[in-house]
Amino acid sequence: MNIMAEIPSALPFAFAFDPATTALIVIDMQRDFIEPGGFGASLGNDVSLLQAIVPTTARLIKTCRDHGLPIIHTRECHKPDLSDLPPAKRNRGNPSLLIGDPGPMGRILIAGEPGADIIPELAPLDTELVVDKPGKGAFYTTQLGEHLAQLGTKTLILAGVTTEVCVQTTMREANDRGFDCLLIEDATESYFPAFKTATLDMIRAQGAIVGWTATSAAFAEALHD
Ligand code: TIU
Repeated sequence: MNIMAEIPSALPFAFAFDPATTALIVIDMQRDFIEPGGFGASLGNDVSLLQAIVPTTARLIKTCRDHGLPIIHTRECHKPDLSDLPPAKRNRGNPSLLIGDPGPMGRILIAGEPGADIIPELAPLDTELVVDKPGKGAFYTTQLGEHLAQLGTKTLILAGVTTEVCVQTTMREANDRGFDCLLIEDATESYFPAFKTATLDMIRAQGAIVGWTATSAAFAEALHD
């Protein structure tokens, strides 16, 4: 079966996809990035910017669940012994609160700590894969590629935070691996609005050099939601 859906308003041009081989990947919607007291706030960022996309992302997840699309959630986090945290990553950011240090939501960006959890509004279902990743990209040192191969996924719908860091890195990794990628504009956000705008522009430049962008409403419409 090869039933194509289309988003005429996608940029830089119409985006066609087969829902049967399409999956949603929601990047790093974790308390550490979205709630006060976490990693994002420790870096000096205003987390309320990211909170604004939670309702849209929840609707996007519901749309995909309703249409039976596989959903994958990622979490940026490290092992408690920090064996997967290179010094080059640890020694960045806020020198007084580094990854692995104790913070208000437990140790910063450490697996199993409250801050590393996905926010309750977007909690994964038991049937949905959660990928813990030590890097910015979701493919690096994870089983994501193998999982998508088993599913037969050809198209990835991307959402999450932050647009120019983990979302863009994952989208570039996926693009190089042969996936057609669509980033949902109103279900991704940056601490820096200008960086979000620039990322959307660079993704769709040069004839979709990295992929496409579209609104969540246009995506839902393509699925006849
Ligand atoms: N700091 C920042 O913008 N992002 C990250 O550190 N990780 C993710 O994007 N998930």
